[in-house]
Amino acid sequence: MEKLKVYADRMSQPSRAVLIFCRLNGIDFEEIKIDISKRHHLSPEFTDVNPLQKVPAIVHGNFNLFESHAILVYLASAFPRIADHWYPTDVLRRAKINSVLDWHHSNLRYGAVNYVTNTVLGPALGRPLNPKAAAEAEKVLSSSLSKLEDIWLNGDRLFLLGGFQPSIADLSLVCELTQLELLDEKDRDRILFPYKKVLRWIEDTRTATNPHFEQVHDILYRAKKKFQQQRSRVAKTGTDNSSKMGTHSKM
Ligand SMILES: N[C@@H](CCC(=O)N[C@@H](CS)C(=O)NCC(=O)O)C(=O)O
Repeated sequence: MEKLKVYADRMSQPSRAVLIFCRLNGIDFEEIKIDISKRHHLSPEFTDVNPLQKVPAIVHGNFNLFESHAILVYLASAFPRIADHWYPTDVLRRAKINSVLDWHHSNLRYGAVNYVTNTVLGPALGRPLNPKAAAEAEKVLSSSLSKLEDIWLNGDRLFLLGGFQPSIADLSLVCELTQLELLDEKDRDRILFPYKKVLRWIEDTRTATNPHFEQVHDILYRAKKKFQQQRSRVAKTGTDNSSKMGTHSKM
C-alpha cells in the first residue's frame, strides 16, 4: 500500500491531533501542508481529497477520508502495533470514547473556536472582532469545561474516562484547548483557572505525548508571540494593525 498522506495545516487543532497521533505511533506518513490562509484548501486538487474543503484529510492507497475523529479511529484500527489505550478494543470503552468525541464538536470545539475567532483571530481572517459573539461563545466554552471537569475527569486518574494512558479523545480535546494560548493571558486565566483538573489534564496529555506535542504546536506558539507583541504595541501606541498580521490560518 502507498504511504499514508496527511493533508494538514498545523494552525488547525484537528490537524495537529492527527499529526501528533501519526508521529507518536511511528506511522510512516507524508505531511502535505494545506495553508488555509493561502486558501490551499479551496484548490481543485484538495477538493478531490475532501469535498468539504477542510483539514485534516488523509489518502491511504485508494482510500480518502476526512473528519479528524473518523481519521483517528481509522488510523488506530488500520495500522498495526498501535497501543490499545488510544482506541481500546474493549467495545464499552470504545463506545465511551466515541461519546466524548461526538460531544466535542458542538460543545468544547464550538465554544473555543468561536471565542478565539471573535477575540483574537478575526481580523487576521478578514473578519471584525465581535464581543457579543465572544460572550456567547465563552458561555458555551465555560459550560463545556465544567462538564469535562465534573463528568469525564471525575476521578483520580490522569486521563478522560478514568484512563491511565491517553486515548484519541484526550489528544483531540487537548489540541482544541491549546488554541487558547493565543488569548490575552488575563482572558485565558479567567476561562481556564476555575478548572484545576482540566489544567492538570492538559499538562498530563502534553507530557504523555511529547516531544511530538510541542514540535507540532511550534507554529501556534510563534503565533502566540506575534499576538502578544501586537497587544503591547496597541497598548503603547493605541494603533491596531492586527488585520495585517497575516496569521497563518483559520483554526
Ligand atoms: N469536524 C472537522 C473540522 C474540520 C475543520 O473545521 N477544519 C478547519 C480548520 S480547524 C478548516 O479546514 N477550515 C477551513 C474553512 O472552514 O474554510 C474535523 O474534526 O476534522
